[in-house]
Amino acid sequence: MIQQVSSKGLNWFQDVRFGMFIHWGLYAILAKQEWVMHTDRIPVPEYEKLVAQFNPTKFNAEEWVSIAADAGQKYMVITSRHHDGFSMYDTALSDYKVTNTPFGRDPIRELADAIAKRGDIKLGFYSSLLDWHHPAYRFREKSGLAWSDYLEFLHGQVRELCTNFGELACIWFDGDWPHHKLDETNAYFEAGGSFEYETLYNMIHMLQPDAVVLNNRHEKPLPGEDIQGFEQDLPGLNTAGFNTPNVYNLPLEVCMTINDHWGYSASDQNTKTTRHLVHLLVRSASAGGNYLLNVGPTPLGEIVPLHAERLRGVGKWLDAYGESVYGTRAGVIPPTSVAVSTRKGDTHYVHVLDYTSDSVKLSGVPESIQSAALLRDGTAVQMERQGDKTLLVLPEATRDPINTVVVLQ
Ligand code: FHN
Repeated sequence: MIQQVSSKGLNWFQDVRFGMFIHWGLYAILAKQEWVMHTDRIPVPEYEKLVAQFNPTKFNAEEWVSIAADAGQKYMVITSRHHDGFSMYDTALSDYKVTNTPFGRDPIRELADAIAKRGDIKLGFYSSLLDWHHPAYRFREKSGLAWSDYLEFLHGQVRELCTNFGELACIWFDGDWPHHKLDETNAYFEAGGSFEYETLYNMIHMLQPDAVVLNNRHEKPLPGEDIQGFEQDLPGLNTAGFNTPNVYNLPLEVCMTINDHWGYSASDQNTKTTRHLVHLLVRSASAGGNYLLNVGPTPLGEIVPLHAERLRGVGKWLDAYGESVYGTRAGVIPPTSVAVSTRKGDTHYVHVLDYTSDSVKLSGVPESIQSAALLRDGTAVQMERQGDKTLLVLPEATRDPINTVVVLQ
């Protein structure tokens, strides 16, 4: 029987709505995002030379946690090991790890301690199912190791993560993309067998009953996976080209880059505005999804100052309007091109994101709704019923430059 997350854990996850995703590792040194080992076909011995160069002297776990807190992010999901196979914590199962670099410290331990000190944010872990470095994943012929050796490593690391870092928000798997067997680089991606998900998920749900399990890009979540994920797309959309249009009856999570890359990319200046980020957060929430917003810290261990500034901008908006996001569920008032809604019981929050006139026309506003007011200060909003449509009149003065929230009760 495959276990699921506890309802307490699932409710917590759905209530918090906003998390920080962190892609950080050796690849930050090359500053060409997290796939550089593959995109530049860097041989393992060559890539391993980065270990001796990894020394993020400016890394400050409390600083990262305070940026997330200021942004209003309630969980932080960090890459414990990405596709390059390098572990960003002091694992007992590999020497290819951060504590064997000149840095010598365990940044994930320090993050866990900083988070535990605060108590209002939870840690989560990204774990790559594929591994471009492990001799039992990619080089079994040469190493003579078996797929079972890789599974022992993978499951062993997940056990460490679920045992050594306190109460977790989630375990976030990635890299099992059955359809990714197209070009000559099969060896980079070809799993040598099943990942034994039932055993893996049951172990997680046993060790961390309140943590959710997500497996990125699994077209249809498997038993034991508690959340359906969408990458670089809002639920049901597929502009990224690899998301399913099917939204299953599961809590959802949208993960997105704050610019165009997950890992640090020095040339990537395409950082989303605070306004755009708030719109993506509330559009995700209106579809019943969390928003996991990614940063790619620098090789010195800093979150890029502009990224921190934009995040704090979102936090400032949430300070005023968080009630319309935290603890809400998917809106029942259908989204329009300029407005979406979230719901908390019989209270509906309409998020007016753009304007084509002085009023916003909505359909599907429940009959029971009698009043409309600005969440900002309770100012009454003129509401007119026109057949099955409802008009909210929002003259310039009532608007918020980022997102005007109208409470319907
Ligand atoms: O290959 C990864 C990528 O590096 C990054 O981790 C994203 C995050 O969702 N997932 C994969 C691409 O789909």
